Amino acid sequence: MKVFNYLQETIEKKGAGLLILIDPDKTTPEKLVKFLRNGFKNCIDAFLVGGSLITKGDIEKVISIIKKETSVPVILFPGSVNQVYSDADAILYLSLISGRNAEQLIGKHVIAAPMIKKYNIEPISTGYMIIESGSYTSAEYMSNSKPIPRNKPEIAAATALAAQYIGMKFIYLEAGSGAENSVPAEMIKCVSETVDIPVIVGGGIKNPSDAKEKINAGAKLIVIGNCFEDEENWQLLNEFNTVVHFKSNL
Ligand code: 1GP
Repeated sequence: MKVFNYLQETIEKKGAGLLILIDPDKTTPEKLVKFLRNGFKNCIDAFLVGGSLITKGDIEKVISIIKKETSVPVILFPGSVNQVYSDADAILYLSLISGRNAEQLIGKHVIAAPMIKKYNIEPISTGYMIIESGSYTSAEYMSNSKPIPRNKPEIAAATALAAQYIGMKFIYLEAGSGAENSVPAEMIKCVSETVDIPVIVGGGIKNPSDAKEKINAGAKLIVIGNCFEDEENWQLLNEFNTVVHFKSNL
C-alpha cells in the first residue's frame, strides 16, 4: 500500500496519526534502538527522518535502524536536497508555501525530482507553512522565509486552500522544532475547516495535552520531535497514543 493511503486509512480508523521525527543529529544508534524497543508498538504510525540542517548525524544509519526494528513507514522530512535517500518509503515533498522564496517553492524540487524517481521513493506533495512561534526558528533561518503571523488564521487558511487547489495532498502547519509556542488551535481550526485535505501539525508540542488541543482543533497528523529526544519523556508515549488515536480508544 502507498504510504499516503496508509496514512489516510490510519486517520480514518484511529481518528488521527502520530508521527515521530527523528533528527539524526540529535540521537545515537544506541539511543534510537533503545527508544524503538521501548514498547512503542501500535503507538507510532510513521517516522519522519530529517532536519533543517544535519551536520554530524547519519540519515542512512537512522533509516536502517528503524527499518530493522519496526515495520512502520519511514518518511523523509528533508531540510535540503542532500537528505534524499533511497531506503526510505516516502518523502514529504515539501513546498514552502508560507514563504516567497522560489528555491523552496520549486527550485529544490527540480533538483530532487530525478533522484526521487531513480530511487523509486513515493513523493507526498505537502504544502509546508511556517507559523510564527515567538522566536526565530531554524526552519525560518534555513529557508530564508518569513513565517505567517500566528494571529492571522485567515492568511493561513487562504494559503492552505491555494495549496489544495494546486493539488497538494497534505498541509503541514509548522511552528519549528523546539518552538516556544506551538501552532495556535484557532489557526488549526480555521485551516482544517477551510480545506478538505489532512492537516499535519508540528513544532513545540511538548505533552499529550498539547497534542489533544491540536487534534480537537482539527489536526489529523501530529509530529513530535524534541519531546522524545529526552528519555524521561518516553513514558508519555502511551498517553500520546490515547489522545491521538482517540477513535480506536472509543
Ligand atoms: C519540527 O514539527 C517538527 O519540524 C517537530 O517539532 O521537535 O518541536 O516536536 P518538535
